[in-house]
Amino acid sequence: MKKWIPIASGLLAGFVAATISFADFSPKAKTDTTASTKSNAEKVYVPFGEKDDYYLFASGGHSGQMFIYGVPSMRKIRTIPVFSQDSATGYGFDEHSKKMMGGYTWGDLHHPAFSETNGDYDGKYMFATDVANSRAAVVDLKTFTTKDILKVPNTAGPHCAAFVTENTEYMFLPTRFAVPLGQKYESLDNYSQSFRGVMSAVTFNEKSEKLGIAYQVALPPWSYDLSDAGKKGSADWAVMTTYNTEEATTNQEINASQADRDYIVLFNWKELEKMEKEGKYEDVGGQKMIFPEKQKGGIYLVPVAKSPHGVDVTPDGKYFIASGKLAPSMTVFSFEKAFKAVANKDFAGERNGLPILNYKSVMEREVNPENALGPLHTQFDDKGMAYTTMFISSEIVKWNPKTGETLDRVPVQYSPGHSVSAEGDTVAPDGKWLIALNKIAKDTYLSVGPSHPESMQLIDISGKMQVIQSAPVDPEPHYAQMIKADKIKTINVYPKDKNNKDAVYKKDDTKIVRKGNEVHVYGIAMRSKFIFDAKAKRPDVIEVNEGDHVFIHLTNIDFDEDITHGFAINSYDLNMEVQPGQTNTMEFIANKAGTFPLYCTNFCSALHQEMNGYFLVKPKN
Ligand code: CUK
Ligand code: CUA
Repeated sequence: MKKWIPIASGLLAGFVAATISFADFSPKAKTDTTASTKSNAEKVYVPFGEKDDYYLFASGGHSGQMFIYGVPSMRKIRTIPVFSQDSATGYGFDEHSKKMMGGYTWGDLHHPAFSETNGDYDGKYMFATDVANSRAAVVDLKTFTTKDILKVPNTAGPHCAAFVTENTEYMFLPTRFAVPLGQKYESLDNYSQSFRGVMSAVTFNEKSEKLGIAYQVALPPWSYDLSDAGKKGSADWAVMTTYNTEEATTNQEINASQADRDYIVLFNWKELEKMEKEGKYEDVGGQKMIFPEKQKGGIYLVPVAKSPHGVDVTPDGKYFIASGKLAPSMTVFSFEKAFKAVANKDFAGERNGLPILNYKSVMEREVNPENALGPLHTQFDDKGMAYTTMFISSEIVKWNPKTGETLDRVPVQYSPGHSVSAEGDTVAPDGKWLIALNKIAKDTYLSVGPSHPESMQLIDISGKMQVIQSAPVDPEPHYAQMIKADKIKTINVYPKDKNNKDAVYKKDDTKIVRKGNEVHVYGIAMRSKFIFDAKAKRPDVIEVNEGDHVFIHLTNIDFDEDITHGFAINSYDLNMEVQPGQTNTMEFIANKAGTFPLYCTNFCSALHQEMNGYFLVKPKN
C-alpha cells in the first residue's frame, strides 16, 4: 500500500532527533533577525509614564501559574498563581485558596482562554486547565486572581483545553490520557474495551463565579490534542485533533505513530446539549455521561495526516486547519463541506461507532511550504492570513489559507510550539504583533547553567515579518493570548463587603473569640500595624494554647491602591496577603508551643519594618 505521506516515517526520526539535539542550528539566522537597528528598538520602547498596548497572558506550564507581560515592551508585569502555591501572594496558604486547590500542590497549565462575547475577547475572565491533576480554573480579570477551581472526575489530563464557545456557553475539556471510567484499576490488556478518552462540557456561572460540569462524553480511548471552537457559521461546532488512534498501551513514541492517518473529531455541541436535556446519558460516578456509539448524530471523524497536534478555526469560521507534527503539511478543511458530508451521510465507514467523513469531500487543500517541517499551531491576522509555527525547522510561516500560497517566513530561536498574535484566535484579529513561544532559548540570554529559560520572540507583522525583541520566560508558555489593554477593567481596591462575617473595618470591632479549642481572631491590618483586639493590653499579640484550632481573619483597611499587607508567622510556615480592602483567613492548628514573631511580609510604608507582633502558644502542661 502506498504511504499517504511518504516522508512521514523519515520525519519521525527527524522530530525525535530535533527534540534531543539543537546543536545543528546555525547562529547566523539569529544575527539576521535580532533587533539591532534604532527603528526596531523604538517599536518596542514604551517610555516611562506610558503603558503597553496589549496584555499577554502566557501559560506557566508545570509551574502551575500564569505569566502576564506587556506588549510590545515584553516586560513582565505579574504572575497569577492558579494551580500551584505562591508565597509571594500567599496563594495556597490562606484558607480560601487552599480549599480551592483541593489538596494538590501543583498543576500543569497549558492553554489559557479568555471569556468571549460574540467570538471576541470580552476581558472579563480567563480560563485554564491543569493536565497534571485534571482541574479547570477561572481567573477574574478585575483583580487578576483565581476565583474557582474545579476537579473534573472521570478524566485524566485535559490537555486540549481550555477553548471556549462563542459566548462562553461552554469550555470543553477533552483528555490526553485514556483511563477506565471512574479511573478504576484495569489491566492494560483490556485497553480498547475498557478505557475511554472523556470530554467534559464545563460551564461558568458569572453570578456565583463557579465552574460546573454540564455533561461528559465517553470518546474512544485515543489521545485528544489541541482543539478549537467554531466561529460565526460554525459556532455550534468544535474540532479537536487525535493521536494514538492505534490504541497503543506502551512505547507510544513508536507505537502511536504507525497509522498514516489519525482523525479530527468534529462535534456539534448544540446536539450534545440536546441529548443531555433529553436525558440521553448514563450516570457515571454522578456525572451525565453521553455514549456517542449509542447516541448518534453529534460526533464525526475526519481523517487527517498522522499524529496531528493542532487544529485552528479561521476568523471567518469557514475553515479549520490541522497541522501534523509528523507530516509536513497543513491541511485546510471546509466546515461547509463537512456539514454537507454530514447531511448526505457521505461516510467512509466507522470507527468505534463514530462515522468517518470522506476525506476528499471535506478537505479543501493540503499546504506544504518547501522544507517547512513540524507544523504545530496557527494564528491569524486582520486579513485572515495564517501564521504557523514550525517546530522542527524553527520558523514562522505566513501563508494564505484561501490559496495555500506561502507569503513570508522568519526564523526563530528555537523550536516554537505555539505562537500568539494580537487577538489572533478571535473573529477579529488585530493584525499586530506575533509572539513565537519557543521551547529552546539556547544561546539567547546570559547563561544560567545547563537549563535555560524558554524564549518569547516578538515579531512585527505589519510588513515583512521581523523579529524585533525577545523576553525570557519561566517554564513553560505552551500557549498565550494577547488582549487589547483597554478591554481589561481592573478595580483599585476591594469594596467593603457587609455580608462577609469575617470582615472587620473598624478598630473597635476587632476581637479574639474562643469557642472551646477554636480561636477566631477578627483583626485588621493598616499602615503600619496589626490590631487583633483593640481593647487588649497589647493589641498586636495573639495568645493561644498548644493544640488550638486557630482562625485568623484579617482585613486590610487601607482603602488605598497598591497598599498591600502580608501576614506571616515565623517558623510556622504560614503566609498570606491582604490586598487593599480585602479580607482573608488563615486556618491552622497551633501544634508548636513557644514564642513566634508575626510580621507583615509586603513592604507597605516607611514603618513596614515595625509592622509586627507576637503569636504566643502556651504549652499544654
Ligand atoms: S501544546 Cu502544542 S506546543 Cu500543550 Cu498546546 Cu505545548
Ligand atoms: Cu504592612 Cu508591610
